[in-house]
This record gives sequence, C-alpha cells and structure tokens, in this order.
Amino acid sequence: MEQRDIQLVGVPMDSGKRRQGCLMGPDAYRIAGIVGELELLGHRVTDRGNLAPAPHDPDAPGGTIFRPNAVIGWTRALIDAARDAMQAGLPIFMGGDHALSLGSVAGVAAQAAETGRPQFVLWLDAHSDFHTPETTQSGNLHGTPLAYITGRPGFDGFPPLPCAVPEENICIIGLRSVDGAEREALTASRIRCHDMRSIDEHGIARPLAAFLDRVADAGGALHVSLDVDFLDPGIAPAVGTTVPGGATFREAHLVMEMIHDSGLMTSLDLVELNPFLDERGRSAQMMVDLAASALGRQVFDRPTYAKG
Ligand code: EXY
Ligand code: MN
Ligand code: MN
Ligand code: MN
Repeated sequence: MEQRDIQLVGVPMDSGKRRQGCLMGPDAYRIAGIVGELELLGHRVTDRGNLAPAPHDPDAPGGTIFRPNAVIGWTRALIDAARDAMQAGLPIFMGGDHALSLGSVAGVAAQAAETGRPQFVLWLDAHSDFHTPETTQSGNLHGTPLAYITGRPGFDGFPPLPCAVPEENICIIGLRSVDGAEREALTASRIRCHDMRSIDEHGIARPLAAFLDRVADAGGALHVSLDVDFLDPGIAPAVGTTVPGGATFREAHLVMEMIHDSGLMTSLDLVELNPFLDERGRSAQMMVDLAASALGRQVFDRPTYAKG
C-alpha cells in the first residue's frame, strides 16, 4: 500500500448552523484514535492542530442568515490552510459542520489548479448543500458549500473563489433530502446526483466506478466530502440533520474501499459530527473507520482468491 503524508486539520466550526456541538468534532476524532489507526496502515500522520477563523466582524444576532461573518472568517482561513496542507500531503479536515467545505474545497481546488490538475469532488451526503444565501430557507450556511465552490452567484462578501470546481466534476451520492430551490438548480446543473432510490435500484458501486473512471481519465485530484448524515442514523446518530434511509455500514465501506483502490483521493472532509448527540462515541468511531478504509483498511479479510 502507498504510504501517504496525512495532514490532520482540526476545524472546530459550528457557525454553519444554529444547533451547536460540531466544535467538539476534531477532538472526538482524536479520542476515537484517528492518528493511531492511520499510522497502523503505515502512513505518516501530522496533526496540524485546530484552525481558528480569520478575523471577522461580529455577527448581529437574529439575522436571516446565521453568523455569515464567522463563516466568511472560517472560509478565508480554510482556503489558506487547505493550500498549505495540500503542499505537505493529504489533508483530512476534521469538522466541524459542512460549511467548512466552502474553504476546504476552494483551497484544494486552487492548489490543484496551480499544479495543472482538474479538481473533482465526491459529495457523500443526504443533502445536496446547493443553496445560496439567497435561496436558503433555514439561513444555515452548511447547506450552501456546493453552491459556493461551483461559483453560483449570491455569496457577496465571501472570499472571491480562487478556482471554481466545474459542475460536471461533482458527484453526489446518498441524496434523500433536497429542498425545492436546490432541486431546480440541480436539475439545471451538470452535477451527477445519485439518490438513495437509485442506489436501491442499481447499487452504489456502478455510479461510483463510473465517476472514479472519469477522475482517472482526466488525471484529476479527488476531494471526498463525507457528511455523517450520508450514513443511516441507525449506525451514525451523532448529527443534527439525520434523515432515515441512509447508507448501510457495508455500502459506506464499499465506497471507501473503492476510493482506496482507485488511488485518486487527494483530500478528505469529515463533517457534521456532533458528539453531543451520540452515545459512547459510536459515530466518531464509524467516521474514523471509514477514513481508514479510504486509506487502505480492508473491512473484511478477503480470501486471497477474491483479490484482483
Ligand atoms: N437543505 C436544508 C437547509 O438548507 O437548511 C438542510 C441542510 C443540511 C446541510 C447539512 C450539511 O448537510
Ligand atoms: Mn452536508
Ligand atoms: Mn447532510
Ligand atoms: Mn448534515
């Protein structure tokens, strides 16, 4: 297995939504043993500590958009941190809520552009996170990262996007909660969407394999953004936006093992873990297992004859 220089970036970000608790996420992953699990696989692991947002104006209470200035501050810090971490190896952004992906994806895409590689994004999520500040009903910006990184209008005051990710380079798997405005925008977009209904009908491997082939053919960099709520709440309840009917343990592990086999992943988000909503750290452990599977851990000791 190829040894990687893993760069852990703690992102205790909670400003992407009103329900608080994701700020405990980075330490939950550390307590769940993410460093040891990845070192066991032979990787070199550097824990870069926790990020802080760039200086930003205070947010007035009661606005329609929740804490926009804090999200702007985090995005500014994350774009720089992502570029630095990419130069040192394979960043794993330990969230923190999904609004961290405004900056993590914008930063890795900027770095990829400098090395002449197209950026691809695999979004594992019950939600499409494709709102803009103008279309969101909740005002929670954790529902907007895909809109920001594809350059949709409506993000006045946010850092200018260094390099937009082309919509056709994005694949969402696990959808089962999409708002009306998002559905309209997604239908008009070139983003590949695979909801749980299509996964039930056709399986998860075929659409994922087709997407990974496209990344490989383009010599692309692959950012994987794993939201806890991609998983079925029965196996991962520690998230504020649970939606029934999520990916099973085996579907999730298959996705991660296929990602590892492809050798294409260049950066990873682990987002939306709220340890306050869990018992005994079960969800944090599941997310660490999945990260390890994307980096070489085989879930089942397959008989040698099955390899190949
Ligand atoms: N679409 C809903 C909203 O915009 O509030 C729910 C978004 C949930 C987003 C979380 C990160 O996945
Ligand atoms: Mn999400
Ligand atoms: Mn989600
Ligand atoms: Mn979520």
